[in-house]
Amino acid sequence: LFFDRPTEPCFMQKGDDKTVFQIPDNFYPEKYKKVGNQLADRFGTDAGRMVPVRNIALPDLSLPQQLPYHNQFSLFVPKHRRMAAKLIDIFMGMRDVEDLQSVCSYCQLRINPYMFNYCLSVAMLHRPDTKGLSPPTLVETFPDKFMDPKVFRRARETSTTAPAGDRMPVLIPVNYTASDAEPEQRIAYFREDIGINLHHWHWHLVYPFEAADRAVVDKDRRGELLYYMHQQIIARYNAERLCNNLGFVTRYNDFRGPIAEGYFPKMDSQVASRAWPPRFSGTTIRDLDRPVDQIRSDVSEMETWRDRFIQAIDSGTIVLPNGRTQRLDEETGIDVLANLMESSIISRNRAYYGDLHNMGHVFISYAHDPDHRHLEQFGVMGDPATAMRDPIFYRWHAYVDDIFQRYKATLPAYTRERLDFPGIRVSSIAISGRTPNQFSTQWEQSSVNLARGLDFMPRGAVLARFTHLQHDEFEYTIECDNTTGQAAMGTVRIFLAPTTDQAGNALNFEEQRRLMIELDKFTQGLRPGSNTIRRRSIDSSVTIPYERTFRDESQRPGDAGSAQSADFDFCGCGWPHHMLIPKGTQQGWNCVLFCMITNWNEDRVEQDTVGTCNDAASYCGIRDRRYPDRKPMGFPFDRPAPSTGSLGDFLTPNMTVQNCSIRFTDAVRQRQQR
Ligand code: CUO
Repeated sequence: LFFDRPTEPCFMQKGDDKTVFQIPDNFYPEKYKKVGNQLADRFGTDAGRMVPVRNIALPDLSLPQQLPYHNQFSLFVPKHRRMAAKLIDIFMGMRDVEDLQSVCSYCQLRINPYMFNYCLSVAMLHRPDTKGLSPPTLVETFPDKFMDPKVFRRARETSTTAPAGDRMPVLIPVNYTASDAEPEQRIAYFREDIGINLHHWHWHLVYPFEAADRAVVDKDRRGELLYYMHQQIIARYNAERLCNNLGFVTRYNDFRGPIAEGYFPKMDSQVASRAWPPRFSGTTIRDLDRPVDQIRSDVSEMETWRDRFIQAIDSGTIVLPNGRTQRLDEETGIDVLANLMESSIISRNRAYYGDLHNMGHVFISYAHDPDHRHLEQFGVMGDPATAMRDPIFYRWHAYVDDIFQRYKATLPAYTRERLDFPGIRVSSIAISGRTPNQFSTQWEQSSVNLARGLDFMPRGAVLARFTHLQHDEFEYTIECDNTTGQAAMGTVRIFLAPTTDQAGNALNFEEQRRLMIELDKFTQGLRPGSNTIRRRSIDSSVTIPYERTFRDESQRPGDAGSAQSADFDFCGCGWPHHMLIPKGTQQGWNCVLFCMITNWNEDRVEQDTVGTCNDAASYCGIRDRRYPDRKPMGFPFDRPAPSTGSLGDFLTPNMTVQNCSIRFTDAVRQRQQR
């Protein structure tokens, strides 16, 4: 309920059952003090439920309250991060859920709603006693971060003129941010996809940068997952670009040169009552001096940090705060490096390697007003919920990925012995469907309920209908021989990649491996002799089901509080299933499907993973557990193979490939409510 209607005070009615929190007198902030009790009485008279709030020792909010209530909040701005860390600590430090409820009601009246939502979500994900509770999906609480503000005006009209059951859905137009004159607009359906942006926001929620409780930040292979998840975004983006006749994304590596791509978000912040600022084409980032955000940083600082990364990679060692050096080893080097890059509190030397990744976001997001003379806030690159809308996000992360790839290139190539699984031979992989080995895609329309995000409005559902990509479900059939004479366990790894560049030239191994998109990874028993493995696309280890991305309230299984419901609610991190397969083309876009089976005895991590959000582990890991695969993330494509010319040369007997195509039909399907 504390997430419901973010700017309405919690002594007003919350949720569908009209809950009212009865707060102690000293909880009212100045502005409500005079009228607080009258208001509480007024809302109390027809409340469905009154929840008395415990009077606790009030926390010191002086730091988090430095962010004005009606302001934007950015996880990438160091000062905002520190304020959020303080609030997370307060929430984490409450003795029990009742105290947490008290402190929430106190904070909800005072703290910037975006920051409040983020910190409470992080705390709920990490407190043992709130693990069965569910933060609602961000698109419901802050729909303003995901869509054209015209939708809200129409939603207001609808909700004041029609009773809840009779409201027509509000249509979100397709491709509303630019015209066809802008080539980048061809992939706006990817950049502005609600599910993709929700995934990214959720990923950063699961992996916060800063908190006093180190365990909240210091998770198994966290840095490596930052590298891998974002690498996969770039690979997927590149495939999408090829499908739309655009060349590969070019990395943003010249911090002194103009950024060719402009972006005009056409979104308003409901909390800050401001339009998100645009970036004009040809903008160059400039030195930052914004006292309000306590940011003072020159572009040259980014260059210094970058040079130190290059030096670390080329020398194979990093410098520690005490002046000593530490070798980057094959197993943990990427994790150490990515933690320096990100950079969270577990960076081994923040003073020296700085804050390259986050400050890249910050410099770009303030390029329109670097010294705050126009009193403008950051652009979409400043917020993980909106950053992926902007073409520059991919150029920035392509650059970040390039640094990681430079490191990966220093590692020894995999020998055939390290790749093979003796006795296991994979002879084929095929895709079932109307046409064998052809994926089918089309548009689909789905709805999201805006009611929770519309403050001070009549109650009841208001649906917004939007259009997104979708694919037909399919099944993999893998034929495999086990000649070891005994039962074996394997890890099946399935990837998809383009076969040619934009000009139609065949890709060599080095180009293709960086474009490999993980589709699935699962454990499989292999009996002696021949095995036919069938696996449904819907079970992908990369994605979460549609219903979880959008958290459709009518689709919740089980009773609230049951184990099933808790799992269902909690695990919002995961690539949206509707974006599993690139769009393809109407003629059919050629790609290659790759399948490999490795020895599970070498891959396995001993741990119990029952019921812990373990179905989108590839990009998100498993909550409170180690990453469930000992191989380097992205294996076997995580590093170059210098003497390998093509994917065909790379194959060992436990691998196979299949040429496929993706055929796109330009038609809109209505989502069938199951
Ligand atoms: Cu996810 Cu830059 O790390 O946006």
